Amino acid sequence: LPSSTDHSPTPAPAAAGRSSRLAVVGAGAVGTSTAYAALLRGVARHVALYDIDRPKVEAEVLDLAHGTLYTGSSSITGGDDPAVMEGADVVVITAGAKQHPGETRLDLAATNVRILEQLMPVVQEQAPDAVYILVSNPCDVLTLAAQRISGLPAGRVMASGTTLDTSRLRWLLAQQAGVSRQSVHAYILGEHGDTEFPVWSSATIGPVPILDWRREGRKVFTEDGLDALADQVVNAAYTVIQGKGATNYAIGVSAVRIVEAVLGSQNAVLPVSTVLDGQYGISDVALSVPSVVGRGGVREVLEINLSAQELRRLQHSAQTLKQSAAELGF
Ligand code: 6V0
Repeated sequence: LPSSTDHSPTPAPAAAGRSSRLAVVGAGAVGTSTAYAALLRGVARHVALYDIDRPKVEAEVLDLAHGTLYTGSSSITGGDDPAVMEGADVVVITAGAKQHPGETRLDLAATNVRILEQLMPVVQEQAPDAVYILVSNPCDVLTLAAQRISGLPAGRVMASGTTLDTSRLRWLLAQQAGVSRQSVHAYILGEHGDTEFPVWSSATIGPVPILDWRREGRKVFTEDGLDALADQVVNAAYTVIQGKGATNYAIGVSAVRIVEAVLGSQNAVLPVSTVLDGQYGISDVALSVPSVVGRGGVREVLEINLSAQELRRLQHSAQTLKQSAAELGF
């Protein structure tokens, strides 16, 4: 089973190497929240924000910089010149079109793949040694595309994947169980999208199997109740987008959690998405499974025990993503 600290933030700022550099591509709702979270948590010595929209990115950088007296020692720069990303150790990509009410993540694929085809060579020229974290949607399809376009090793190109969905799930479970979120061990795996699914077969609270968890002597969870919670997670983004037009804070800290694992050489187990090569019987598609994330990116993809139904759901996710990627020529 994964260790109890998988998703916990590190107690001290991880601003690992004195010279650690994070570049965030896209200064929209998600990119600025990522940069803001990175400054607050001090994960990198230097944060750079890049966007093609010059007035927007310059204004966002100024606004972020104006608060750095109070955020810690990280500095922020940025602009519409790709050179702002020079020497980045980690590049988080948030550029592109986003979901409007009623649209699925897969609806965005064609537009965002086209952006990536232009973007990847430009970013690679500035940051040839970087680890890439794709956040733009559909992030799994874009991860396959980015890996194929760049020719980088699979472990150097990942999507935030179900790192966010797993946080949403643990928040809901923790509330019902009456324990801290860090004491809940449960994952959402597969596509970051409509076919994602919870892994209940190995879910625990502390060491207690989830269905056995009791509060004041009474069992808290039933199989149906858990499935209803998982549905809330799958639909969470739609709910937030309906109300405020974007999701940004939770994805910002989720992306930064991954950056922290990379720059802090943490070898943390996180459900990020990389192109698989035979694991779970799946190849040539990127989706989220628990993976060891450290300095060079994904060091290892873990093959955990899944129930027969969970394995079928993972393979269904893979099929859906493969079809979407094939339609885009990947
Ligand atoms: P937004 O607020 O419209 O910002 C997008 C930004 O990208 C804009 O500022 C554009 O100018 C910029 N941009 C477009 N093309 C380029 C380019 N070639 N180079 C640099 N910048 C460019 O969108 P928002 O920030 O809300 O969302 C960004 C992406 O993140 C969308 O695809 C969302 O669907 C996706 N999300 C992914 C999540 C995840 O969990 N993976 C969660 C939330 C949103």
